[in-house]
Amino acid sequence: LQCEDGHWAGDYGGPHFLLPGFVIAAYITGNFKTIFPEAHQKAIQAYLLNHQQQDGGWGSHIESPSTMFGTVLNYVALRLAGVDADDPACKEGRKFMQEHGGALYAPSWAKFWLACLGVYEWDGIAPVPPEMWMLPSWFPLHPGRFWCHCRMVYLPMCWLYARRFTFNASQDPVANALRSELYGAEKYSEIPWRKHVHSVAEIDNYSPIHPVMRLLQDVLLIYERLGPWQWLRRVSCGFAMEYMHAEDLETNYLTIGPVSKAFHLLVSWVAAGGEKKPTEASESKAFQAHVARVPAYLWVAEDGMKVQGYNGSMAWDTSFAVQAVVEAGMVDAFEDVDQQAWGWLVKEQVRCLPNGDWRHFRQPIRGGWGFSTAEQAWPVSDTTAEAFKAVLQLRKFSKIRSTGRTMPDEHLCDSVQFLLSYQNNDGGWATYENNRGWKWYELMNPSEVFGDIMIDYSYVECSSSAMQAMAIFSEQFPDHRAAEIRRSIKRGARFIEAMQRDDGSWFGCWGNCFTYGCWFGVEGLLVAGRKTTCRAIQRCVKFLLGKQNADGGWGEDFASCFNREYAAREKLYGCDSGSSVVQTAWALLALMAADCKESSAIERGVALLMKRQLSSGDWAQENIAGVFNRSIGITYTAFRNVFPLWALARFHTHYGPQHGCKRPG
Ligand code: LAN
Repeated sequence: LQCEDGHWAGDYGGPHFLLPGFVIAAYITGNFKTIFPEAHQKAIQAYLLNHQQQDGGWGSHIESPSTMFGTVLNYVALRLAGVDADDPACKEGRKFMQEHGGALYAPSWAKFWLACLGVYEWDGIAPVPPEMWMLPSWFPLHPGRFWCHCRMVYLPMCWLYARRFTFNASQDPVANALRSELYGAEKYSEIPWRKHVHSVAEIDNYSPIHPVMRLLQDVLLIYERLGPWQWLRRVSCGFAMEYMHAEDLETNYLTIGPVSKAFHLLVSWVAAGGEKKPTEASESKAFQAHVARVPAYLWVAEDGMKVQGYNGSMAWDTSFAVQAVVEAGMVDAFEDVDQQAWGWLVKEQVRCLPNGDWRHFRQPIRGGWGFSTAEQAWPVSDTTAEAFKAVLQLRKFSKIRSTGRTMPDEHLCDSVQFLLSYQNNDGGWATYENNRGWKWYELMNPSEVFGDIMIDYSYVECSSSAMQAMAIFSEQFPDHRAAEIRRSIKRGARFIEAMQRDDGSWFGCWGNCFTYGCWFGVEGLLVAGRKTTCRAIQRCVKFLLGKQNADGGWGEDFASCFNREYAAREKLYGCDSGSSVVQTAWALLALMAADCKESSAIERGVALLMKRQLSSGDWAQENIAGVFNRSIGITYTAFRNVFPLWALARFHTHYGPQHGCKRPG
């Protein structure tokens, strides 16, 4: 499965609110057919139709029950992609929407796209004032303090909102038809838009807008109706534009993620004068640069063509794959594979923005690794740490290190600097930046569908990875910043201990779910020097053993992430249980790291992994393994190969027959 250039690629789909953004933006600019040629259109239709559910709706992600968020956006995408309103799929979709009040009850992010398309009126949109950027930087609620994904999505939104940009829907047959299809019996021209600013269907209301935020939105609505102060609006829109341009250049027109990408595509066209001169705007340099990077987000799989959650998960998958091979003791046996992976990882270390770009709230990023590629230029604490671990482990093999690219020691020291500087005051590590705000910012969460998006929190996963990487580095370079590293790991361990729940588990924020969190919690404490016999680790062992299924595996439902309570996955597809290989592997990795003495539990887990392996060597794709913002599932297709392999490797080296365990299976 390794690609020619040394990385592993996989389908990084799952969320259902990304493809519609791309379709709508491309459609508005009149470039739909060039951006998505006919074969793409067919594959997009296939994807949309494949994921429509029996109730006629679409979920917010592929394993979610239908929501208005998913349904309204995907319905629109299906229509713009060329499916007729009379098609049974569309009829079913309309039925679902109508049962939930029509598009007036879609959440705010869906309404925003509808407003751009001219099939919802701006009067019914909660304000996104660009003036927020003009607040003094010391001000607690300055958007520069928000989690970067939140900030970078509301950035293009505020610019489009201030312009009240809208497509001329009445002149376009499909958009014009949508004006009635989306609202059932209600006549578009008679809809009281202002009354629906806060309307949202119950099924979508995961994190209801807090009364404080509602009040703020109502005050801002009055400001908008009175007419904003023009000078200030001009200056703030100018800043937003400059900021977006900087982001385009820093990320090679990928932008930080798929939502901002679709908005930037549209903004670059509008800013080039697209409303008056569509052809010239479509030929503009910025728009063309954006079009050129659309394919970076696309993926074709057995379910059709989708927009991925990112421009791929290459660095993440490659880092884990390497570590699994290393732990299996198979670097020599797979020398060429490892050489290729080494070359790719070395090439993908971020070398740019060494001093940050503080005008646009960017910290220094030199020495980091991103989740996907270096050119995307948004490295993360834990993607850096896992890639760093892989590189440190491979460089011990002179045969690997001496071929292909070389990695000077200074570049490794840059990674240490990166990791040390990303530690927060609470001892933990957040994702892309240091924590810049407070938990109470969640009162201002303007999205009804996502939880915990306002600031970059410290996470067990990120912290554990960062600590592990620095510990391995110190073994190889005992003289470089050793005392700082030691102190940092110590503080990290305290953070991890503080995050442990009463039942002994850790809540995983980026993987599904407690099994994932537990693996990181245990490994983090161990590199900090805690004994496997310590109370924290033993409590976690007890928790995991208590969740083992009768067939020897572990299996968690996505509800764990959504409700923050452990939820066992139901029996599926004629299996004996809801066990999944990825979650079984995580639990086993944690238990074996903790030197669990219940060897029969481990043997039964290992037997399940072996039993489920297919004759091709692959494992079948099972339930969704990733999550973000508490509510959205995201697919990691590489995990089903990497983690079972890794767990088997650990079993073989630490528990295998030579250690007195029975060979399972
Ligand atoms: C990711 C993907 C990787 C993930 C890990 C590295 C696994 C995690 O440990 C840290 C956070 C990070 C980097 C992460 C953050 C949120 C992302 C970028 C995503 C889940 C991929 C898609 C998601 C992004 C927010 C999707 C766009 C949607 C919006 C609501 C803006």
